[in-house]
This record gives sequence, structure tokens and C-alpha cells, in this order.
Amino acid sequence: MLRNLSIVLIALLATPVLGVALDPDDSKEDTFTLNHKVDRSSFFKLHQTGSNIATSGTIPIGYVQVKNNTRDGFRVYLVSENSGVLKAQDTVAGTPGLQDGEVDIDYSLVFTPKGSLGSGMQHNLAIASAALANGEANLVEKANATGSIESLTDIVYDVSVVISDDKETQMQMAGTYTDTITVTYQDL
Ligand SMILES: [Ca+2]
Repeated sequence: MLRNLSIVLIALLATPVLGVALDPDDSKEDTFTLNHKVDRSSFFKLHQTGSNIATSGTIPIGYVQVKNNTRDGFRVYLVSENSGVLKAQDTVAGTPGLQDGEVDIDYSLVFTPKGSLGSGMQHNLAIASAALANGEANLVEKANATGSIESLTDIVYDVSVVISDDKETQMQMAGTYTDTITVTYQDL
């Protein structure tokens, strides 16, 4: 049995690659097939670690994670419901308006990146209150709207709210203040 198998194996190994003998002036064609495939990656995650803005200073609130390997790129932008301020809320039921002279509190955002940003992309690591007041504020965008992206993005941004130190005394005064920041990831 083993001997027979060996003979078959030797016969197979010895078999030359089959070709075709051509007649004079004849022609013949055959093909090589080539393949290259990379799965597309387009991933977004937001994770909140804190929401209480108790004092002035730089207060971490969470992170945003993005992965993308597509040549036409992506965008990440923010929209502040209250246009870049912690907005004073009515707190006395049945009595409209602020009861204690509250004033809205400006804030800005800072982002600390960890990882790689694709060549052809750019990010804005500080977004001021005024930028949030103008509608959509880009965190990550294409450096050139018509350009293509030449390398992959795999990055995490730690996100912090910044309240300037000159607001520290105001931060100690009575009131209830809120804002909601919506972060949108858009695969272009
Ligand atoms: Ca795309």
C-alpha cells in the first residue's frame, strides 16, 4: 500500500506542467490572476466618563474613538445644544424665568489624541465656545476637500471641558446649568 502510494506520488511529482504544442503560425493565450483585498474599516465610539462640571479648570468627560481606512475619508463634528455655554435652567416649578440672577457659563473643549491620524486628514484639538456657537464644529476633517486620504486613521481623543479660571467664583454661585454636545461621525 505504502509502496503504491510512493509510486503515485513520484509519478505526480515527475509530471511536467502541461502545455500546448502549437502549429506553425498559431497562437495561444492564458492568464495570470492577481488579487489584493483589504476590508474596509469605519468605526466610531463615544464613551462618557463624567458629566459633572463642578469647578473651573480642565475637566475630563470621556473619549471619542475613530478608525477609518477609506481613501475618500470621513468627518467628525460637534454640535452644542446651547451654543457652547452651560445654560442656566429654570428651577422653580410653575415660575418661568431665572429666579436668582443666573448667567450662562462659556466653556471650550480640548482633545488629546492617542494613535495615528490618516495622511490627508486634520484635527482641531481645541474648540472654543464661539466655534460651538456657529453650528457644526469639526473635530476631524479632510485637509483638502477634494484630496484623497493616503493612510489609515486609528485614533482615540480624550475629551475635556475647559472653564477659564476667571469663572471660578461664578462657578460657586447658585444655579443649574446644562448643555448637550452631539458628536457625529460621517463616513464620506
Ligand atoms: Ca466612504
